[in-house]
Amino acid sequence: MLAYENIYGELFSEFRQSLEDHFNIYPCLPARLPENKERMEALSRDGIVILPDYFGPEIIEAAREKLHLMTLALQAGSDILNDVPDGCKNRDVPFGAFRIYEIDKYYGDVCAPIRDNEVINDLVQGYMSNQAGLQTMAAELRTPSQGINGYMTAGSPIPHADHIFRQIKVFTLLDDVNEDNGPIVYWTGTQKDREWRWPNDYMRYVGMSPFCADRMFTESRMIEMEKNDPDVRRVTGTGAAGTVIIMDVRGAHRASLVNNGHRLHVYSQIRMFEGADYSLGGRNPG
Ligand SMILES: O=C(O)CCC(=O)C(=O)O
Ligand SMILES: [Fe+2]
Repeated sequence: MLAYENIYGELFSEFRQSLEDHFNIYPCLPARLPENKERMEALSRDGIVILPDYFGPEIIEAAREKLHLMTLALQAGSDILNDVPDGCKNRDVPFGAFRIYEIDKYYGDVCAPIRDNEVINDLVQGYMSNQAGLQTMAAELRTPSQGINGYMTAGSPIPHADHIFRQIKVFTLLDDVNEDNGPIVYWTGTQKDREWRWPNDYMRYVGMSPFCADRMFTESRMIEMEKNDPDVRRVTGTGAAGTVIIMDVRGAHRASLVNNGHRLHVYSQIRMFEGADYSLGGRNPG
């Protein structure tokens, strides 16, 4: 610890204390529902759990039909989205990603059954020490990037952490996802409070932009960790529409580039409102 303080200065002990408090005062709890016992063990250990084919076709097709239209409208710049405030629209044309936040406010009928699922929310609450609060639900369409400028506008295909504190994203796939349409990649075990990521977390803690601080999460470092650390495995979020991916985005993850077709999903972003000061840790790169 002394060596780190010499390098980084006295805020380093404050940083360590706040991460230790985050994990000690608010530990992951067991699931309440018996059917979640093993899923919860996997989520706590790995930082990710996948529920293949979880939602049936009725829920998924209704959501896909509406949300594909909405995200295509955002891509086209159509005025049918005029009811959605500009602050809720993220239209990255060069990169090919189209995201609408607060989607459950506009299309509650198709979003509520996904957002309010008791089994999923039991896992989320346990993992977040019963302190979980929904920050936003979003729909996102990812399409092939159009050029080098596009690659530079979005950091998500480079390994990163969304936050230094536990933060969950629950992805529900609305398209079948394979290697070709840009699956999410996650490295298990990297969500834990380990010394290798302290320099990164510290830089975020003192407010450095993630696009600078997260250079420590390089692909080559992740490959090294896969070789040397038995806890670290690369998990690729492929699966049929209806598959649910619950992940702690404190752990290292990235998108993949879409080669063919597109990937449509919804996700809920969940934080601990009581347990952590989320004003720390810099901006959220998504
Ligand atoms: O949709 C994805 O591939 C993951 C993108 C990402 O990094 C995120 O949503 O936090
Ligand atoms: Fe992310």
